[in-house]
Amino acid sequence: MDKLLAETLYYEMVRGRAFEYAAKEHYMQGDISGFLHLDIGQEALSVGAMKAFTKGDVFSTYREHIMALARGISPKAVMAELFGKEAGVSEGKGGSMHLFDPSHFFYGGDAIVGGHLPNAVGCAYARKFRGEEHGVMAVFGDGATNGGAFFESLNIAAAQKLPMLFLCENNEYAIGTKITRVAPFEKQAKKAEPYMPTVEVDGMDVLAVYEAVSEAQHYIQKGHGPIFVEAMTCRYEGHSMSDPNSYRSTQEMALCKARDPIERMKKVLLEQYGMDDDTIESLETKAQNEIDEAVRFAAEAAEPAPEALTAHVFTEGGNHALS
Ligand SMILES: Cc1ncc(C[n+]2csc(CCOP(=O)(O)OP(=O)(O)O)c2C)c(N)n1
Ligand SMILES: [Mg+2]
Repeated sequence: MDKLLAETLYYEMVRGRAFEYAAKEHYMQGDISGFLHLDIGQEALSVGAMKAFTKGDVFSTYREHIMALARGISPKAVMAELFGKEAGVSEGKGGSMHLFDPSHFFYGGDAIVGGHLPNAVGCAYARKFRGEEHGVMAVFGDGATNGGAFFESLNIAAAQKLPMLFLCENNEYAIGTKITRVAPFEKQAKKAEPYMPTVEVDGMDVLAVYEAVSEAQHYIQKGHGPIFVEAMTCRYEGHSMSDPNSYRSTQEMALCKARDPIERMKKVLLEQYGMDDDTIESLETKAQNEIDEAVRFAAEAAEPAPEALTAHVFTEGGNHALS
């Protein structure tokens, strides 16, 4: 991997984490309402996957701020969305769980666990039907693999040989429920094995995620049908802002943080790419400045007009997401 890309992956992870801490702070101050699910600890997965899946459509879960940023949506538009402002990426009406931007081929954020999977399959069907090269990536949690929509999606994607990349972010928890209490095994790829090839990757290693998703993208674009990638990861915060994370021991959290994806990549930059501490520090300062600016922008931005409340409720004209 060239140095510029390695540096970009680091920058995106640092910027993503800074975004999440700023969102947390402003949620606690009452500037952000509704639900807020933080992605701190899982940055390698969000950044590595988005940077690798360059051409194609992305459907994600509700823990998607960093994915949206790494996809190229501006921090200002994402922060303004969290603040419920008109300049937000979903015009302030979606909030944290519904960051939607067809111009970046990024279709949310979905509050229904696994609810986006059939939508992603429909999109993959449309791409194939039109003879287009784009593949579709759907990102979902370990908990989502216990739902019916997941199995239906695997089935139809495999039966129709659709260009679908199923990316499971296995952080071993669905809110406070350990995956092994509600599934018969730790690795959820087993559920996909009868349908398609499966790959496991260390979700705390951004380079490994990048490589695995790049290869999976090539695979689906060659018309082989779907593929399943499972990335083992770990979230540092509670499930959402209302979860104090009391079901995980101090020891479990320490083991989790010992795998920190940002520290790991920093070491790679220093030891393998010959980068010095000053350069790394200047990247970190630049990332923080970008987020501070996004917060200022969101705080000062206008509220949506009252008439906006009824817009986008029914289809107007022929606009749709696929383009
Ligand atoms: C269909 C449905 N069932 C239940 C919920 C409540 N719920 C919200 S998040 C969540 C846990 C999902 O866990 P996972 O898929 O592992 O994602 P993670 O939060 O770990 O990223 C549940 C059960 C929901 N939103 N939708
Ligand atoms: Mg989970």
